[in-house]
Amino acid sequence: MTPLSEAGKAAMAWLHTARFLTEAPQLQHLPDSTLPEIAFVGRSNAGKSTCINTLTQQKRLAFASKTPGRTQSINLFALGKQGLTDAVLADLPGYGYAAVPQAAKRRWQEVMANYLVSRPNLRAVVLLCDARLGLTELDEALLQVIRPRVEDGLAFRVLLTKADKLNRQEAAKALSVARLQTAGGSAQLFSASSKLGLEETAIQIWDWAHPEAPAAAPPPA
Ligand SMILES: Nc1nc2c(ncn2[C@@H]2O[C@H](COP(=O)(O)OP(=O)(O)OP(=O)(O)O)[C@@H](O)[C@H]2O)c(=O)[nH]1
Ligand SMILES: [Mg+2]
Repeated sequence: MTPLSEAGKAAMAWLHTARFLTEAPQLQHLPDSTLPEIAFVGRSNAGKSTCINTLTQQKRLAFASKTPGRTQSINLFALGKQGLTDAVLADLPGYGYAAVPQAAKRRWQEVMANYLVSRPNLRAVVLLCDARLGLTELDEALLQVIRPRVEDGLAFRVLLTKADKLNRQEAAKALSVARLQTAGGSAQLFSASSKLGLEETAIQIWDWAHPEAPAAAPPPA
């Protein structure tokens, strides 16, 4: 792994301040907030919780597990020095897990769609997809749900996770297909094990949260 740039170091140090804020089984349990919120969404088992743990350099901040369906509520994590919280990460339960009963699936799809459509402080959506599967129908449906807000300025990026499971050629192909599927939207390879894409993603999250102070010119620590 190449050494981090100064901007990457600052973004990673900021992400490392993450701490558990709250758990919301339903939307009405979410605290009102005006802080920029960045949501991690995607199929069950795509690697959302692992990605949050990797970004924040904390082993067990978000619950990651081999068992799909591990994350069952919206979990919020605060970022920034104590008392100076300046952004929030949201870990969402995954969709598409076959063993979940129909009614629960529908309920969850509704909660998630409502969250994505109506959460006022939502600044950006990170859509995680297993690089070996690419964007599935369910992921495309999610992109449709957020499209009006994206047209209105909501940022989004697709992360193709577990890129360590692909060889170079397969990874390049997965990336170009994902770029086509997101109509030129931003997509990038990510691996929690090899740290591929980690620095870029950290800087991107910093920039979403601090549009007035991009990471290329981080404030003094
Ligand atoms: N090889 C590899 N495995 C990964 C990577 N990221 C996640 N995994 C594995 O994938 C499995 C699922 O990861 P989670 O982070 O729990 O997935 P999730 O998207 O949060 O899943 P739900 O909470 O069920 O929606 C775990 O066994 C992880 O160790 C990665 O970059 N590389
Ligand atoms: Mg999870």
